Amino acid sequence: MNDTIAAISTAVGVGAISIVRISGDEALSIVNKIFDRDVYSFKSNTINYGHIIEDNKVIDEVLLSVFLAPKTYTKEDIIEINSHGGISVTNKILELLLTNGARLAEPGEFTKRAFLNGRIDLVEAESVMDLIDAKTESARKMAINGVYGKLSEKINKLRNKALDIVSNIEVNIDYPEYEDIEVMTIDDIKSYSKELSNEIEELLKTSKTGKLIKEGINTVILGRPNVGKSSLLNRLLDEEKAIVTDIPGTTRDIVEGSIRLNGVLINFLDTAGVRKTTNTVEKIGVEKSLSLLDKADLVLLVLNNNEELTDEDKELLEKTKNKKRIIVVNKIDLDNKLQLDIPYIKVSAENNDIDALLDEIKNLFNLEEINNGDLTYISNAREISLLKQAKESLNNLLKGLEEDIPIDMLEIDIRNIIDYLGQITGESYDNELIDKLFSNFCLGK
Ligand SMILES: Nc1nc2c(ncn2[C@@H]2O[C@H](COP(=O)(O)OP(=O)(O)O)[C@@H](O)[C@H]2O)c(=O)[nH]1
Ligand SMILES: [Mg+2]
Repeated sequence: MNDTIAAISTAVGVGAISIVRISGDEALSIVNKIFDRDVYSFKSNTINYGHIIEDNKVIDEVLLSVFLAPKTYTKEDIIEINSHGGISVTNKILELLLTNGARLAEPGEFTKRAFLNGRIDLVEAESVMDLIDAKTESARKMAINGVYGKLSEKINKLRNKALDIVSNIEVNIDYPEYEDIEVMTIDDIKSYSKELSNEIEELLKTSKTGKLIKEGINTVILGRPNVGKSSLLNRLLDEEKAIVTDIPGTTRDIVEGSIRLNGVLINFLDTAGVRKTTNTVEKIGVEKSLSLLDKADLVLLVLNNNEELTDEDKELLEKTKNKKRIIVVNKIDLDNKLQLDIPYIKVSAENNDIDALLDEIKNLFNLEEINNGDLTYISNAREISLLKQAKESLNNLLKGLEEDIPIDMLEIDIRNIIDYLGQITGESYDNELIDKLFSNFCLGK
């Protein structure tokens, strides 16, 4: 794996500066072949002016950032070539690195090396990706906590606790005859395990908010035609994004837009009004609207204050009853004809009177809390699933202890707990998983 890798690390396109990065044992010797100064004379952590050359011709005037192993991102020698931005210059420099002995890096391979070389753990690596993907301030804060190891610290604490239990169980198994040896009694192990279980539960609780912060809230605006869905979307986005007319069936495709609410991205999807229709195009739209329901984190079911409840309204109320939803009664500027005996929010898209709706979204998802939390949350599906598995093994252990099953028969559960927690940070891992995980990274990271 110690070949030398290179990739363009900045976004491909026209910009002031582009960065081509190279990492590995040969980084210096390769760059030395295409640079007009002696790369070996540069100290670590310095920026050095010069030219990239090919056949004595200047390709570009550049700055080389030189980082010498082991105190680098990958723990290998790294050189970053800061060239003039632009597709042609950047590609040319990359090409020169490749023809002089570097291999094109796979997506995320620099970070993968940082992990394999023991500079960061898996949680930190995944947080690097989250940081790059972060679209909101809170997503950024959560990710940087992960990058700096605050989340890993929490997980390692849990794992150490589990290791503690194991070592005590082992002493119990190995030296049952030494009664005076200082070990945990079964009761101690029980209460210690219970404590660990609670701590895992606490961390799992943060995953809900963590996922909200990371992925945002997918919100589908649903209702029959002409109740004002598109008008509502436009008010929410403060932009005339969707076409609004008084002709029912105007919206046929999904119109999408997002806002930030307390640092959480709310992604609104305006849909075709749901009604029975013979128009082929509209029909597809209606089907699309309903299919969005499955993936929605929140449904805004829009009703018209100025009309009595119709059968179609009732059908939609029924269809969405198990979803997280807000019933939005629109057109409150007009006469009230709607009777409803379940809680709802009143708005007028026409008059830009929608604050009650925004407040309700904040309430429903506890968004106020997000600003106050420390944001060391678990949000990654892989990590959450392993944490849940650890919890399950812990439950098995606790159950076994309650049923007075001999402790040596429960060792497998406790081993599993340690293994699952270890997989989260990459203390133990399998290669296939690592390859898959890093392949989701950006090229050059
Ligand atoms: N009076 C009043 N009219 C509204 C309001 N919201 C939307 N409308 C009107 O209702 C009609 C249908 O609106 P539209 O947003 O296209 O509804 P959609 O079919 O549900 O997307 C348009 O003529 C809008 O101007 C409102 O709050 N008050
Ligand atoms: Mg519409």
